[in-house]
Amino acid sequence: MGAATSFRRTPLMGMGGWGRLPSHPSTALLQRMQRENGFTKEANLQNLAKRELANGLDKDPIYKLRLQCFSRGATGILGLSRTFRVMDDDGSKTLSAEEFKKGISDVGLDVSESEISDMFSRFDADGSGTINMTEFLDKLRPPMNEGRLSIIEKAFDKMDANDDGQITETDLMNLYSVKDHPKYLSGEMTKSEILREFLKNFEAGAPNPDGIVTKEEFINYYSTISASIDNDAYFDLVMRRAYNL
Ligand SMILES: [Ca+2]
Ligand SMILES: [Ca+2]
Ligand SMILES: [Ca+2]
Repeated sequence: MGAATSFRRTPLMGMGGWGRLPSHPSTALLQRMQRENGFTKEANLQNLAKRELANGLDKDPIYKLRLQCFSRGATGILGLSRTFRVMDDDGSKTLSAEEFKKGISDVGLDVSESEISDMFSRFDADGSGTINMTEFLDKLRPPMNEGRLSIIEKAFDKMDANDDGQITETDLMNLYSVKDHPKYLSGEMTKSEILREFLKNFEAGAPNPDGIVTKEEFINYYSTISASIDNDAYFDLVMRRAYNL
């Protein structure tokens, strides 16, 4: 995806206010970041995927499926998980071989029968004969290099203040200030409500959104943001600034 470097960076570079960060991340900053991320995912990822699909080069079928989903406007990990739910005809929270095959053709992916069964085996990592959401997202989320994964894990560890392997409201209580949040100022929302709403962003697309963010969900969330930022050093900077790492 090397050709798109210049335009991929632009929208995030335009983010105002990054030069004057508070001493700890405020929810206002994080909300702004999430708005920017939303823009990046919709505008950049969709355009990139369309260009990449149209370049005529041979591609791995799973890579093609990812591009197809993004080019059709699937927004980030939420869009990918929605694709899964659409494919899951009987609502069993797993995809059978038949559901998968039908889903692939509904998405409009141009692949052969043997490619479909090859994809199915690759998605079905535990060989259970069905694909669950975790298996689906694990393969379909944009891959990240070690450096990016490691900075995401550092951010997760910082957020997980009580070190129990998940991010909850309790972890955030002392990490984030909500006193400049407009809905807090107006009395519309309590601190707890603001923090829970914030956590839901990371759970977007999770099979059971419960206000608890696992490392897997956190990595899934950042994988699509990562995909919209071409430059490793810039991704690193974005994460360090957002989480004061
Ligand atoms: Ca099913
Ligand atoms: Ca499986
Ligand atoms: Ca925790």
